[in-house]
Amino acid sequence: MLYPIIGIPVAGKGIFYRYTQFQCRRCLQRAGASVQTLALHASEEAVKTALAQCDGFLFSGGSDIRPELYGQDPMAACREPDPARDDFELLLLHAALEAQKPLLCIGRGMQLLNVVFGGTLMQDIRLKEEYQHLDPLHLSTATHPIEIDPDSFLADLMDTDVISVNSLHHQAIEEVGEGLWISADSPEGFAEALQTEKEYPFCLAVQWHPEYMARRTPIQQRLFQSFVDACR
Ligand SMILES: [Mn+2]
Repeated sequence: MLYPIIGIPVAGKGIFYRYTQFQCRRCLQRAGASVQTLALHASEEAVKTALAQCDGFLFSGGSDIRPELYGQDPMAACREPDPARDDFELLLLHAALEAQKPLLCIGRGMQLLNVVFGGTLMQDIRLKEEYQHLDPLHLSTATHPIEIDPDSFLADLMDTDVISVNSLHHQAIEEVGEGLWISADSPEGFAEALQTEKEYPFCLAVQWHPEYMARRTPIQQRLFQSFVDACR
């Protein structure tokens, strides 16, 4: 397959989230993929169509997931949700996992994967952090180090176990969903990457935003390249 088709659910509200998706599209296209933007229709039919059309899915950054979806009441620091996106992405991610489609989950996408596996989120990490994890002034450069489990899929891919990454989140994984494990963490112990326990064609979830770093830091483009190769 020359140009695998990667589906990305549309960002919805917020110019910043649309810009994030624009960067993701560029990285995927550079890796040789064709990108299909998916409208937010939370219906079985829309999900079936997306599965038939796309070879893999990228779940990108965006607004906070509604806490009710992981069994919590919203706290004051939790930001305005996008229910249309939550509902469509949850349906799609469930179905994509069942169909064993390759998945790349970034930022909110990693948190969504954790919620689908029954995990929970910290609604705001700002009192628990040592490094700044919400650092929009350094989009394309690193903000904090992470340590990668040497036995992980991510370590194989990056060929190293210590890298520094950018950071644009104010939430983090609290309880890890059953069937997932933390394959990289920050110095405070926040999950920075997740992978599935079971063999899966390609499922990589990262809390940082490789789409902003990939041009200057080629190692970050590997995440997109290997994802696209897995979709081929
Ligand atoms: Mn971080």
